This record gives sequence, structure tokens and C-alpha cells, in this order.
Amino acid sequence: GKVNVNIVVVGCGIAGIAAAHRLVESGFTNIRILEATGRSGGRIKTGRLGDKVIEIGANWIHGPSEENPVFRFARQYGLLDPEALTPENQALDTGGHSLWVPNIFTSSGRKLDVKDVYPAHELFAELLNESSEFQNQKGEPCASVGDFIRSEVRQRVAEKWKDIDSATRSLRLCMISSMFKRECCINGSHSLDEMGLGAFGQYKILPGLDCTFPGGYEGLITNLMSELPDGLVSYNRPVRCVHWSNTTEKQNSVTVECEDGERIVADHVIVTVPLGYLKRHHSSLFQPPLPLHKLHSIQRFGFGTNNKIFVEFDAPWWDADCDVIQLVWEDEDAVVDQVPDVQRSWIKKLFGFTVVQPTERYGHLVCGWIAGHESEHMETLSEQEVMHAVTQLIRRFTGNPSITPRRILRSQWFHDPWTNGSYSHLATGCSEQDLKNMMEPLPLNESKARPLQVLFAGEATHLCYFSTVHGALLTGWREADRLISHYSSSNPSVRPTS
Ligand code: 6YU
Repeated sequence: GKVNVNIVVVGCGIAGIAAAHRLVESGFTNIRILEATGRSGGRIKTGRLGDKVIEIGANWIHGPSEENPVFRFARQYGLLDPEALTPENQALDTGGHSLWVPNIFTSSGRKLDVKDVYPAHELFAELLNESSEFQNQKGEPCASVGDFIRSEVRQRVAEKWKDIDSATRSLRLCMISSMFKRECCINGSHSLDEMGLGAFGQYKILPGLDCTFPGGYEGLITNLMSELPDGLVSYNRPVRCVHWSNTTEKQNSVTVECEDGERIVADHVIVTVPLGYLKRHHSSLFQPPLPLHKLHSIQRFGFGTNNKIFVEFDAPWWDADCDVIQLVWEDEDAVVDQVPDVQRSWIKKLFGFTVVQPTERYGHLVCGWIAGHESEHMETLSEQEVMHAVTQLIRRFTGNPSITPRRILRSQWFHDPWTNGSYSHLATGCSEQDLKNMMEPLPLNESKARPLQVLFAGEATHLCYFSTVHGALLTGWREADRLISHYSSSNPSVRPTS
């Protein structure tokens, strides 16, 4: 059956594509996606460094197993390496722990014996787990994940490591600072002091050993797009304002006003713009303005920056089996994840590098990770300045003054005008209720106005998989299904496809 309702989707990232895909599958014919940029994929963005395929945005399928729709599509489209498809790989439940082999260097140019600092690694992992356990408890012992881990570290170190010499103890604490910075990257937050403790357990991990797309994450986008009708997406079409109505007065439609002045009349609009964009532009993007509780949730919820700096070398300065290079500053035993002076010492925020694998495919390529305000500052520097800072850093930590990168490439997500950061996190003071408020369609249920005028999808609206591609995809399906079931009650030929 064909359903003649006008639906406009704002944003052609994975959430918008997934929504359109499902609606088309269910017989909806009048769908348009309006995308601000000249490409689809949004934060899924594959680029090139020389002849190598690299990811500027999303990197891994987190939890590639049967329940993960990104994994199922990638498998169906033949986009994965054979190892990623094995049952062993899918069953692997790391509980969020990394199985990566580290190489650890310090600011005095020493390469550490991993077993000397391993207890620091273990302690941090244990405390991170405990941070997820305040979910259903009344009250939190500390204001943030950072406060909690820091205070527990102090207590436990005094007990557990009392017989350890002070130099080793201090080094381990410095190692924990590096783990803090790494965790900032994972969460897309400036500091663990900005991460709420009570809701930290809200994020859920699927089983499966994280895998990458050998031909690039955008292969997923290309394949999904090829199943949509031609011309469905209008590119370079930023939406300026969504005019909706929260009153009962006779009004049958929503009007989407584009930057170029075009006004498109629709029955429903699915908004998938990133939370960073919404935080900045909500007041002009909606007319009338958003209800206050929804606005407050948008303001409270966290959206931070995590950037990558790809660095290519002629020869490796890490071990052949190394997966991750961790940098430990010897003056950071106070357990810190923010630098004292962003302009002068921003590079201290870079926790280290992941080795881009396999070597046969990528050569000697590493990816540096840097989060927070320091990362936002890095974006303002020239590529040459970044290259210089990274070169000095590596020379210092390896004690080898002749190491010279061949070339670099970094992402700049904070200055992307359509994203304004990387991805969302539960900041202090946030709860599951904020996610519920953000996904709630307009007008609100109690209003007698025409229902489901504006629907909300996107990464930051998933209850437990926010900040991921699979989370974003599922929110697109969720909002499509909301419309499908709305119409299937009046039109029996439309059926939800879940
Ligand atoms: C994942 C990963 N990954 C690294 C980096 C980044 C992200 N993610 P989109 O933004 O895609 O689409 C919106 C569109 O709207 C866009 O095209 C805009 O141009 C357009 N638009 C905006 N304004 C508009 C307007 N006015 N008019 C019209 N159009 C407009 N996810 O699964 N694996 O490895 C990573 C990573 C550097 C930046 C990631 C990863 C996040 C995903 O990329 C992201 O969620 C989705 O692509 C978003 O899709 P979307 O459609 O919603 O928006 C406790 C605990 C918690 C721990 N959480 C941590 C989990 C780990 C998260 N990991 C991320 C890590 C990396 C490295």
C-alpha cells in the first residue's frame, strides 16, 4: 500500500537515512531529506591520507553482534573482514575492557615495563565499573565520575600500594591521569568532572569485539542510500526554521523554512540535527519555541569534542604487536585530565595513539586522540602547527630526536558548523528523563493540536546507545515506526516493519 503523507527529514546522517529507509520500505512515498552539506553520512565520514582510507568521524562498530543493526547491514552488504563475522568475535564480551596491547612512554623519554603500571590500569578499570553502579541508587556519593574515581584512588592507593616505593606509586598515578584523558575521548567530554555519576550506567555495551570497515564506514551509507529512490535528498539545503503549532486552531501542516527561503509544507518533520547544533540554534530553529522542559534537557545534556590526529611515519617506533601507545606525563600524579594552560600546553591532553591496523593495509599509521577544550583549541591551529607539536611530543616521549612524521591529518568537529562537537554524554545533573524529553514529539500529548508534527531522532536521543552509530540508526527507525503505527491504525495497508 502507498501512503500519501508528506514527510520531511532534516539531516542526512545515519538517523535520517534509517528513518527514510524504513518509511520507504513501509510504503510512504512522499519523503524528502533536507541536508545542510553537500554529502550524506554526517558524522560517518571517510577520508583519505595519501592512498589510505581513514575515518574522520565514527571509527568502529561498537559491539558487532546479532543485536546490532549496523553489524547486520555491514554483513549483508559484505563490508566486513572475515574475522569480524566469526561467532567467536561476535560472542566476545569484554565488559567494556580493552584487550589492546599497550606501549607506554613517559615525558622523560622512558618506555615503561607494562607490568610496573598494570595495577594502575586495573584499578582504573575497576573504578570505572563501580561508577556504573549508582544507576538505581538514591543519591550519589560524589558530584561526578571524576570526583568519585579520584577520591577512591586516593583511599585505595593508600591501602593497596603502601609498600610500593614512592617513585612507582607516583608513576602509576600519572598513568591514571592518562587513563582519565582516554576516558574523556571515549565519552566525548571535556573532563570526567563533567560526567554525571548517577546516570553513568545508562550507556549499554553490546557483545562483540569492536571492528572497523576495511573500505571505510561510508560504505554503509552508500549501500543504504542506493536502496532509496533517486532525488530523495536535497543537498546544500540547510533548514532555518521549523514552523509547527501547539494550538487547536485549524492548521493542517508544518512548514519547513530553508536558508534559501524555500518553504516546504509537510505533515510531519523528523529532526535529526546533532545535539551540538540544537544547543546553539534551538531558538531560531523552532517557531513557536520548544517547550521549556525539552529545552532544559537539551541544555543539560552533554555534547563535547573528541578529535583525531592521524600521523604517518616511514618506520614504526612502537612494537610490532602494539595496539595502543599511551603517553604518561611524570608531573601528573595529582590525577588530572585538564591542562593548566590550554594555549601553551594543549598537547598534554592527547592521551596517546591507537595503531591503525592491519599494518599491511595502512603502513605505519597511528591515530592520536584528544578531547575537550584543548581539542577545540587544536582545531584553531594550522596543520603545520599541529604537526610541529605532535613531532616534539613524540621526540620527547621516545627520547629519539630524529623521528619525523611523513604527514598528518586531523579532524575539526567542534568547528563543523552543522555538528558543533563530536557526540553526546550524560553530564552532571542529567538523567534518563532528559533523553526521554529530547525524543518526545511535538506537540505534547496533552495538546489537542494535530499530533506528531515534529519528531526527534539522532544519536543523542537513544536511551542506552547514545553517542554511537547503532544508537543513531535505531532512533531513526523508532521515529519512522512511530509514524507507521500512527497511520496503520487508520490505514490497514501500512504495517510497522519491526
Ligand atoms: C560509533 C565509533 N566514534 C568519532 C568521532 C565522532 C563520532 N561516533 P549526524 O551528525 O551524523 O547527522 C546529522 C545531519 O544533520 C548532518 O549530516 C548535518 O549536516 C545535518 N544538519 C545539521 N544541521 C542541519 C540543518 N539546519 N539543516 C539540514 N541539515 C542539518 N560511533 O558507533 N563508533 O567509533 C564512533 C566517533 C570523531 C565525531 C563518533 C562513533 C559517533 C557517531 O558518529 C554518531 O553517533 C552518529 O554518526 C550520529 O548520527 P546522527 O544521524 O545522529 O547525526 C558510560 C559510558 C559511555 C560511553 N559512551 C561512549 C561510546 C563510544 C562512543 N564512541 C565514539 C567513538 C568514536 C571513536
